[in-house]
Amino acid sequence: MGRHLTQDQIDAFREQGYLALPNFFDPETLARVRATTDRLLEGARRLTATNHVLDLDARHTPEAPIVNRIFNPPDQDPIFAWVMQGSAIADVLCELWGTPSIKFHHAKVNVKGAVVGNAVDWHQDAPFHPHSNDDAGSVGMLLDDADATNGAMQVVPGSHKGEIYDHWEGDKFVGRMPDRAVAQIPMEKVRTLTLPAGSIHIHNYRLVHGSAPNTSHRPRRLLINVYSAGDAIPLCPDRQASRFHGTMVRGDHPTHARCLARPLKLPPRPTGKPASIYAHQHEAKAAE
Ligand SMILES: O=C(O)CCC(=O)C(=O)O
Repeated sequence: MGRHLTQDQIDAFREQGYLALPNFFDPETLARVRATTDRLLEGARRLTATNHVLDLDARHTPEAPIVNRIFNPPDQDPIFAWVMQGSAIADVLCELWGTPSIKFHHAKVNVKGAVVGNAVDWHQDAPFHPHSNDDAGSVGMLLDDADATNGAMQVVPGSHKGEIYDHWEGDKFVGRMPDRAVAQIPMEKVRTLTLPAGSIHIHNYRLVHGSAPNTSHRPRRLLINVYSAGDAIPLCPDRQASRFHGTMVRGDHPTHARCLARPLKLPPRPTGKPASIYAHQHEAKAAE
C-alpha cells in the first residue's frame, strides 16, 4: 500500500483501466483553478478565431462565446503548472504505475458550456500520442460537478486490454474510433464518472472513453493533465507545443526505453499550433 492509494485501488486501476478519487483537491485550490479558468475564458469575448490559448467552437461569436478547450493551461498560469507538477497527482501515478519517475506530456481544459457543450466521440488516447509502453494516461480534475446531464466522462471498463483502434479514415486523422468498433461497445458496461468538483479520475491511454453533450444549464469543465512513466518514450513528435512537454515531474530522466513490440499507427505531424480533438472530430462530422 502506498501513501495515497490502497492495493485494492491499484489492482482496480490495472483491471478496469481507470480510477476515480472523489474530492482529491481542497476547496481553496479548486476555487483558485476555477477563478483562473473563468479569467482565461473571458478572453473569448475579444476573439473571432481560435488562437494558441482558446479553441473556439464553429458557433462562437464574441457576443456569445463558445469555447471548446483551453490549450496548454500550465503555460497560461502558474496555478495550472502547480496542479500538473506540484500537486499530489504525480505521486498517485508513481503508485499506480509502480515507478519513481513520471513525465508530463501535455494538458488542456475541456470546456462544455451549459446547453452548448459538445460531445467527445468514443476514442482512445494512444492513437494521439503513442508511447513505447502502456504506462501512459490522463488525469482529469473536475472543475464543476459532473453527471450524465452535463457530459461527464464515460469509460468502458477493461477496454484498455483490447486492441488500439485505427483513428484515421483514409488519409484523414479523425480522432475517434471507427463505427464498427463503436457498434461493439458493451453499453451495459459503460460507466459515467459522476463526481463532485475537486475530484480526479485517471485513465490508461488505451481505455475506450468519450462523453455526451452538455444538455444541462450548468457548465462542465475538466482540466486534463497527460503523463507517462519516465521510461515510456513518445513515438512521435509533440503536437501541443507546450514548454512543459517532457518535464520530469518526479524522478530522473530515464536511461532506457521500456518497449513493447507491436505495430502502432502514428498521428499526423505537428503543425506548430496546438492540436484539438474537437477540431479533428468536427471536421470528420462535417465531411459525413
Ligand atoms: O472532455 C471529455 O469529456 C473527454 C476528453 C477526452 O477524452 C480528450 O480530450 O481526449
